This record gives sequence, structure tokens and C-alpha cells, in this order.
Amino acid sequence: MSDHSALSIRSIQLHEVALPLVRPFRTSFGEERDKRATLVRVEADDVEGWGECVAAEEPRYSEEWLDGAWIALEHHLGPSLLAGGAIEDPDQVARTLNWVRGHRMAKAALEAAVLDAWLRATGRSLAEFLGAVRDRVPCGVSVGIAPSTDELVREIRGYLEKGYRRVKLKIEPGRDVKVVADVRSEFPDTPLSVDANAAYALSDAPVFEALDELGLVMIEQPLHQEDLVEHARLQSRLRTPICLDESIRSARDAAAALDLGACRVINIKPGRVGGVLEARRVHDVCARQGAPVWIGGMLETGVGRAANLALAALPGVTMPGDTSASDRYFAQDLTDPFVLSRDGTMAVPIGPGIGVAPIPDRLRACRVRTVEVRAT
Ligand code: SMG
Ligand code: MG
Repeated sequence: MSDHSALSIRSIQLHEVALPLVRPFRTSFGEERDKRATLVRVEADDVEGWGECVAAEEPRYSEEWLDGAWIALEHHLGPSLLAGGAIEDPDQVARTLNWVRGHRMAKAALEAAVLDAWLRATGRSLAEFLGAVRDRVPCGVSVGIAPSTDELVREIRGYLEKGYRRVKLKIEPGRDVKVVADVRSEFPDTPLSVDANAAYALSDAPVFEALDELGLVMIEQPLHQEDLVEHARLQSRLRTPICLDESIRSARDAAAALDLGACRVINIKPGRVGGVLEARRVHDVCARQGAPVWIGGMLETGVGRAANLALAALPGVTMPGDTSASDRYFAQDLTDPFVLSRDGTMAVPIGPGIGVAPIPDRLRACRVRTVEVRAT
């Protein structure tokens, strides 16, 4: 198939999977012990494509959640795409689904599956299609809130021995300055950042002024996700860059946040912004404004991780991402595992599309439910 021919989507299936995490992941909004995800599979012509929806079991990180995304995909987004006719170019997916407000994580998964199939049909990798400039990317690791500082320090030491180049600590009110100061004195030279997942208010500015003394690479999403103006006020009081995550849902949001001075760094997650194509537009806006970006993570299986690694190879991605190796999350990934090398980098997948697919036996073993989307 040439680059210009259209792709006819014959069928769309949803597969919910559950994989045990190697250790619970605790943030300011709760703890996860299993990774549940919805995988979208599209069949088109003689290829298939896979995408992963990052909506979690409960709507804590954002308003989207797994069951809600499942319904959006099964009853609205999937049928709409099936009714929309052959795909002439990947941007058509977002245009076709644009009538549905929000539901960015669900839309992103469907777009990812179509893009994977579209690229497989032409033998191109996602990384090449997006404009990757490197074949390996530096990786960091996000460490959950631990029961004690000793355990946290042990966990961090293990990750540093594996080669991770940046450590992100989750913080919450009451477990912040002291823990981070203790970790800093244990690891004086390690690039460290913190992520509050929107758990603080501007009246907590003294907490961030204390963190400002600890030489952090950045402070991620300290305040409410809808409060760009308050982030700008806080940023003006800190030397440490603020990085926004939850607040940035589109390239438009990214431009506004940078304009306002609400942050100096942006964490890009394709699910949060509605797809890899919008993620690339966020990247482009930030590159134009000279703002560094990095690729975040949602504890993805190998399907979502592959797309994140392709994005991480873009030229404006100048900081290590939360793109950790499969063994940081799972005893066995759904795909061939992503492995960190001793220098703290991972290879960007180079095969057609996202370069990986679920291993059929693993998928069967992890699958909780599946449904065929019906055209309406
Ligand atoms: O994929 O390693 C990962 C997780 C990275 O910390 C991470 N993600 O706010 O950035 C973030 C969180 C969101 C998910 S918390 C369940
Ligand atoms: Mg975050």
C-alpha cells in the first residue's frame, strides 16, 4: 500500500487486561496494586493495530476512568469511526471523533490503534512518522510514596544501580519537605524531582519555598489542575521550574500555560491530550517557546510504552521521561519487554507502527473481558 491510499477499518475490539504490579504505586490520590487497561485493536485491510487507553480504574488522576472510557469507546467513538469511512490520513481520526467532548484518553487509544495499523500498512515506524531524531532515549523513574524513608532510599538506590537518570518522588501534604530533604542528603548529586498530583493550594507556598532549597530539577503539578493563574503566582516565587501535567490537555493549554508563566516545563502524555498527534503539537508549541518537555507515564503496558518511547525521540524532548523499563512495573509485560541499558537509556522501537504487539498467550492470560464494537 502506498502512503496515499486509504485504510478501511473492518472491525474494532476492546480488550480489558489486568496485570499485577511488582510493587504497589502510591500517589497523593491513592494506591494501585494492579494495572488495568483497555487495549483497542483495529483490523484494517490486511493489518491490525493496537492502542492502549490509560484511563485508570477510578477517576482520580482526571475525570476519565476505565469503565467510562470503555462505554465511550464501545458506544460512541468506535461506532463513529466505523461509520466515518476509509481513513485517508491519521488526522482524520481526531476530526471524526471531535463531536464527542472530552474523553481524551479514550480517543487517544483509538487514534493510536488506527495509526499503528496505518503505519504497518506502509511499513513505517511511529518514531520515524513523528519525526524522531534519536534511536535511544534517556529514562527516569517515578517512585511512589513509601511507608518509610528507609524503604524509599532502598528503592531509589536499586533504580540508580540499574542506571535511571532522574528520580521523581511523589509527595502529598505531610509527606514532603522532610522526606525530600532526607532523600536529597542521601543522594546529593542525583537529578531529583517531585510530583504532587495537584494536592496543594497556593496557601501551601512555604512548602514549595522549602523544596526550592533542595536543588530539584522541577516541581510537577503542585496545585489544582484548573488553576493556571495560581501556578503562575507560585512560579514567580520559585527558582525551581514548575512542570505541568494534569493542567495541560491540549496544545492550546500548553501555549496558554507558557504565556502566563504558569510553568517552565511540560510533561507530555498522549492519553491526557487526546492522542499522539496532539502530543506532537504540544511538543511543537513548547519547542517554539523554548520550553523543555519530557514524556510522562501512566504505568502503561508495552503497547502504550512503545508509543511513549517514539514520542520521547522527538527533538524538543530534552529531559528524561517516566518511560521506565517493563520490569519496573511487571514481572511479565504484555509485549516483549522494554529493557533499560546500564547507561539509563532505552531503545526506541523501530519496527512498523509501534513496533510491538501483545503476545497472544500473555493477552489471553491477562484478559478480563473483550467486546467487538458494532457499527450503528
Ligand atoms: O508510568 O512510571 C509511570 C508512572 C509515572 O508518576 C507517574 N505517573 O502524575 O505523572 C503522574 C503519574 C500519573 C499516574 S499515577 C497512577
Ligand atoms: Mg504527574
